[in-house]
Amino acid sequence: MMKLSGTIILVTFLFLGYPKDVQGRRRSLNHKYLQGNNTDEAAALRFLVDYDKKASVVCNFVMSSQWNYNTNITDVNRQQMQEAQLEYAKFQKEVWKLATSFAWKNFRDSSIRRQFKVLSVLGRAALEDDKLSELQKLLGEMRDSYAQTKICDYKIEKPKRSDCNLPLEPDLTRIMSKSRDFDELLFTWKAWHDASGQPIREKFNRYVELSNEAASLNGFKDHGDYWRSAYDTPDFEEQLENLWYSLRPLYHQLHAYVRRKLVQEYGEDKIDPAGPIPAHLLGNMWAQSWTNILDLTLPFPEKQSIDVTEAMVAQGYTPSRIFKMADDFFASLGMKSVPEDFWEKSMLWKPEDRDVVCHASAWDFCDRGDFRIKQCTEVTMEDFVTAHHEMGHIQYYLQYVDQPLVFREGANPGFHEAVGDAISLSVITPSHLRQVGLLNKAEDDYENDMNFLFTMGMEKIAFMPFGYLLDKWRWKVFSGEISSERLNEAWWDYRIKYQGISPPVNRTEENFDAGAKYHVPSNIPYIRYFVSFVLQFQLHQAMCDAAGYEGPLYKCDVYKSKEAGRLLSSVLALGSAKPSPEAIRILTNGRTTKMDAAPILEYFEPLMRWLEEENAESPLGWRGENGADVKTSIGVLITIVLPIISRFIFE
Ligand code: KAF
Ligand code: ZN
Repeated sequence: MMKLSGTIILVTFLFLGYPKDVQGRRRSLNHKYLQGNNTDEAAALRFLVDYDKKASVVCNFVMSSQWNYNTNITDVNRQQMQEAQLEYAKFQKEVWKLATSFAWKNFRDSSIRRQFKVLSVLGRAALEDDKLSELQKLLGEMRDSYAQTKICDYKIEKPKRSDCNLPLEPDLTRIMSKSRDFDELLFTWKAWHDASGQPIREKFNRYVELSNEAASLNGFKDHGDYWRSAYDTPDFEEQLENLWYSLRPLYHQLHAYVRRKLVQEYGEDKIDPAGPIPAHLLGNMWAQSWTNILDLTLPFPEKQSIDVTEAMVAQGYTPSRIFKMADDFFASLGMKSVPEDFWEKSMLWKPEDRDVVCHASAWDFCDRGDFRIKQCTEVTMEDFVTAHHEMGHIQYYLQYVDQPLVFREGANPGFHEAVGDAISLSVITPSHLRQVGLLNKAEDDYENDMNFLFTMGMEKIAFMPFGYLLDKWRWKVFSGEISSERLNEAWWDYRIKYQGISPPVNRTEENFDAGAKYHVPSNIPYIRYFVSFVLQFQLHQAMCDAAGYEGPLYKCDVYKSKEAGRLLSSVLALGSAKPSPEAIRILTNGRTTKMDAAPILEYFEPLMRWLEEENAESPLGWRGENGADVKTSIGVLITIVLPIISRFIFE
């Protein structure tokens, strides 16, 4: 509470010394990137310096309240966080009023113009007070509902309340990855989707309305348009579609191969050999990563698997040790190590004594020194990779620490997501895993190579359509093209069309299956991960080139390469001070300014050839892929087959 009143004083203090007409004046909204008529560039610079100081303090205060809540879900912590968030919104509004009083678009200094561009967008704080409170409350309720969802134990026939205590992490994640019992998987999938999605459907609809209203007040078409503006790329959607079309042939091959293996395991009565794959059989609640079913699918099962979970457990790995390895890797590139107090302040495993938000995240407390990770880490290969992902966010924070607060962001959100994953592409190479003692020595032969590339495909290629469709769906919900009455139908149309995944039980508009994925109730955009999965291979290739590596991209490990580290640092240190095409240009040494699927395709080229041969006799694609297929077959039945049959019967 002490701190909160401190914030109020701070907000008032910020505006002393500015012309009176700025305060209290109603500025017209509904235009993007507003500006006013104050042409004094020196005053503008003073404003920015002042803003940076004050905003860092307010931001630190809000982050601390969010951290307290996310690592200890209690009513008191919730209350404090909500108060802090409302204060923050007030602060943003005041800042926005001042920023948009300047005629910043005509300033000479491009960095000043860019900072003002950021500050001229108010975001959801543009809503009237009661609507803003309503939206904040809804967001809180959706997030809490997701975080606290628990389901019953499948094995108990008549469960009592106390038997319904299984959370997503670690219990359900473990069942989805380990169980090969069709009915147990089905039960778990359905119970989670019903319990997490259904209760928030109505709240989600209201959240869509309010977010759209805020977006429109900021001059955007809708909330999706606002989200896409983070990429500063006019043909963003077209670029994404092209990227997806370049990757689709490889996805088709992987899908066909995996479907065949699953048919072998579960039988044709459970899986249509030419249809979409039931969503609960791929080792992951959302079928977004398939690495947990390598036991059923590995190309050469008699040879080496790179699943290092067993080795990690056998060697007594702990969460801290995993994060230390990631830290060492960055240090080996001459990049930065995390500060000492990172280790005390972070939450690296799930505490037993309290409720927490388990979904992993990396935190910047806006004071240039306090950075933390929150992750309910289990000793598995999956979490080993996630730990590197989160440490990538931290490395980004460390690299852009000298930028002003407005630029302490990724070149675009996809960049922030790509750093740790790009490093993982080196860490996870068999030669690196051998070097750190997680993999036994084995011959470097074709079969082992293919097992490795296949594993990577089950992580990276399997993810692509999911990473693409989630926000394609949300964008259409925000734009109204998908109405609130057909949220679930449209969701499954996309899941079938892009992923070739079908609902394992009948779903209706009672359900809300998109809500079963963390980022939906949490209002976190998702296209950043699709972008990241493309960019991380561009980053990997660029670092391998810088390291002087020659050979196939999938075998490259940049460990200890100072040149690779220098290149990566040069891009990360920019934060968002330059538009992302410029960041890509620096990264690729002037070769391109665009997202490019060529490196990921090059990486997987040998896998593509192997899969093409394997699938020579198998069908590719799935019924319903083009949306029309199912409807067409019904149409054919009604217009052609039925008349013939009836003529046959009646004549
Ligand atoms: C990524 C990589 C491998 C597999 C799958 C993914 C996609 C996605 C998923 O579906 O699990 N991954 C994550 O959600 C990892 C969490 C995070 O690091 O991306 C986290 C998500 C988050 C959590 C709370 C608030 C906002 C976002 N993002 C960050 O911690 C983050 C984001 C931007 C800048 C700095 C940190
Ligand atoms: Zn992330």
